[in-house]
Amino acid sequence: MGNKTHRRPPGATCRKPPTDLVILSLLTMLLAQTTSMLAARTAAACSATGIAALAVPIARKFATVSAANPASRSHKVVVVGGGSAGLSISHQLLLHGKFRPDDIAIVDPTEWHHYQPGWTLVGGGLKTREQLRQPLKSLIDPKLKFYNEQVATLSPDEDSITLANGDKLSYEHLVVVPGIKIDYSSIKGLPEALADPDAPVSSIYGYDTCAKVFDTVKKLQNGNAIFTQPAGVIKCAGAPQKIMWLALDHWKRAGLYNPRNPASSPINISFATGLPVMFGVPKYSAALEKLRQERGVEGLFQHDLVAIDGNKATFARAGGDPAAGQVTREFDFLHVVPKMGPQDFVKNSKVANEAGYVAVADATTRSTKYPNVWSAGDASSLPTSKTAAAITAQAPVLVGNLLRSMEGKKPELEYDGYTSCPLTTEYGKVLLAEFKYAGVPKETFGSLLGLDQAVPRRAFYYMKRDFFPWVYFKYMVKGTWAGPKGWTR
Ligand code: UQ1
Repeated sequence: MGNKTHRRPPGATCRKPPTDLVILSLLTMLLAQTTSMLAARTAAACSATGIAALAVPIARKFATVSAANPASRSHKVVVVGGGSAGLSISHQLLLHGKFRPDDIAIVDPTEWHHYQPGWTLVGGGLKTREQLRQPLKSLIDPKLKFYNEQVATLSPDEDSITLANGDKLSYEHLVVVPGIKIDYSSIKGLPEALADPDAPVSSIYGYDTCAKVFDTVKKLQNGNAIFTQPAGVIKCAGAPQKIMWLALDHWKRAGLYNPRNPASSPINISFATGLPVMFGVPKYSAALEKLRQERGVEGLFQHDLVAIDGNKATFARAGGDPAAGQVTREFDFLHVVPKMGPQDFVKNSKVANEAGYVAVADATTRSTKYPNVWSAGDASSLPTSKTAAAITAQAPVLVGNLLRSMEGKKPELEYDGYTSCPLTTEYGKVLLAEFKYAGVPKETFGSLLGLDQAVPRRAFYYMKRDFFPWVYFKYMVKGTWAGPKGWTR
């Protein structure tokens, strides 16, 4: 676990600006509301259990079959994926009260459900990776049918999917939310470097590699530290620099980095990104570029990491002049963000667009090819930043539109592209970027309190570190948290 000074940054108790106090009071009020809601919900749950007990005997029973004899089963809704989107959507559907046990099925091959936004905090030594996971099965309501299996193929023309064990599931509606995969082999030498405990190469993007990040940060005493971000689509485009700002702060506190005189500091810091700017939204990009310059971090823009060989990192000059070719840099510390892309069974299916993402309408989340297919989250074509916060706004739209369409109505609910990136800029401060389609800011506390969220704040840090992980496991995956709109019941 982390250095204690990181848990309570200097001044945390005595230097709170008034705006932080207001935000914290708002959160306290929300928490108080939750406590009273909890009491009400416990009473309601007791009576609901009674009703559920009566309902079980009439629940649809499925024949058990041997592996040699693949089964064919039918559900009203099949949800492919038990991640943030899959759990939120399945439970929101269930809470609507229109489905019987086993009407809705979730398909996911994994054993653990991870709170991935927390892996930056693991990299910063603020949490352990074990604190941020729960067995997937434990998060699924027993009234949902859970297939702990990999999907092999999607057959939207036949309204069915096939599992890796050969079983076939047919559906009235299909929700495709399996997320995206991390392509470690997209960078030559990366899998070997990550697996080598002596190589100072790590990544906050995987359960297996995020614990190595803080170890390598602590080990570095001098030399070149490089943080990379690839060209192309990734989950949470702010995370590659969130971990850089935390590491910079750690080295600053350890006396190894002086932002005002980087040239004479034992450690040099570079941000090598495949993109031409610090962030995709101009408002926040300007604030982050200012931070980069003030803190003496070298910006290697349009540098896309392609290979690691010993202590040498090679970058392709992404988006630039092809004649510029490749650049090689020596490093003593390397934080890598690999390329990411759609799962093969999605990419190879008829629901995918040319890039391999599930082709859906930007507003309704309904497939542009099949009226009974839906998608949200990382696997979808929705042109917004891929984050858990985005799911809080996408899930209610998808669920509302799917239910309308089951009743023969038009899908009228509209998603505006809302997403958010709580960006750690140091221990104790977060810049809470919130925006919608086309990079237009949509700030919750900006409109509520009239403050500028491009300014990093302490209250947002506590939200990121403590409030979001708590509300995620307690409410969001259960279908009762709608992000900036608060609790839904
Ligand atoms: C949010 O609801 C959420 O989910 C729990 C996050 O964690 C992944 C977030 O990062 C954000 C920003 C939200 C949005 C909620 C508010 C109150 C701004």
